[in-house]
Amino acid sequence: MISQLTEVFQSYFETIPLVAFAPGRINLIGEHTDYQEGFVFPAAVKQGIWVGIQKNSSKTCRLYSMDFDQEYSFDLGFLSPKNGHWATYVMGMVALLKQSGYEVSGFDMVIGGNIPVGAGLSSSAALSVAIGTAISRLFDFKIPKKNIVLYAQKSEHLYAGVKCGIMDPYTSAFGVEGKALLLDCRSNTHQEIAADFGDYALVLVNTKVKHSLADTAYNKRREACEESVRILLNEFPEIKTLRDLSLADLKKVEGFLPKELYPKAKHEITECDRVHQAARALQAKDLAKFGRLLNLSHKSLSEDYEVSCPELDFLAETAQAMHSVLGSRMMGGGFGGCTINLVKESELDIFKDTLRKGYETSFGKTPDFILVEIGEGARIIS
Ligand code: GAF
Repeated sequence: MISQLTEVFQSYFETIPLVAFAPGRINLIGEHTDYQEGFVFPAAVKQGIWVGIQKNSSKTCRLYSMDFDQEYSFDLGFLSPKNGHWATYVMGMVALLKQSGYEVSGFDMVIGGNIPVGAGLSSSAALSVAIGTAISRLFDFKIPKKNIVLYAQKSEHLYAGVKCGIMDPYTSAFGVEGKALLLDCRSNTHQEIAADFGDYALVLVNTKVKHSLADTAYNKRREACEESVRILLNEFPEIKTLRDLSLADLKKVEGFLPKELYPKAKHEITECDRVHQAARALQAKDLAKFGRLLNLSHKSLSEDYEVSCPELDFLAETAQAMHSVLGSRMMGGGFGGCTINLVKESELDIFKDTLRKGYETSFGKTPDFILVEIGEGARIIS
């Protein structure tokens, strides 16, 4: 990818670029908890986004996307990030950097990547983090990594309209090869935990669907949590978010929340607890327990938090029923995307065959299988 990107850059802009990389991410467990300042357990993957960049001594930014085979240019004096276009992510990061006082001047950029589209590996966060990393080095801004993460999150809020949490850009920026990050989304700090799955592989199964309500439903779930906090403040004045409640509070919480809000709050509280249990299980190499927690997470996301869909439920439940699978659950925002599975390496072919046949029969589509390895976070490549 690096040599291909450099070649493309040279043919477009007749100079050699500086190249930055930022990876996509998986999430082992801890879903929809980041925006309640809860705990998540993600890891960076080896696939990611590469950005080639060079100054062009003008006030214009000229872009080329290898994936879309499209050019785009914009004037730095007239930034108008529009939802839905890939260049939005470049304009979004540039707009936020300029607002923060960074004097970005004209640049040329080529973007390439190998993150499977629509699988829920967070290509947009990787793109924003790669752009931030590249611009920071090109102009010698020395932007702290954590700020790049916050700009990437804000860009998604403002220009893509999704009120996402910190997990995706944080993992892309701070990922460590072979380690999962036990991330506290309140302090925005993490503990690295060796992700050693022995003779089990991490396999993503892509439903290849994204139901159209995804972004609206995501923001609605976030609002439901905020509404629960407002109500619960009468009984628990010390809480700031649902993360501050524990399993011991569940009964009381049930008594105070309306019927439609309680299951959502329950998911938040139980999922944070599962994250801690899963991190301990992984440290203790208790993979069977780790897998059971993944299954429980799926049940909670599907039944209580209601962010799954028939395709995800089918894949997770079919996988969970197989003796070669320790755990399976939907991963990411939901309503499509993929499941994450812990599958015995020697039985991968049977796993794939069973899921492929069942999914084709039930949904008339062939799922994709993506084996993931845990890689390093964002960096300058050359
Ligand atoms: C998406 C969001 F971007 C994350 O912040 C997180 O909330 C995730 O959905 C669900 O856990 O990836």
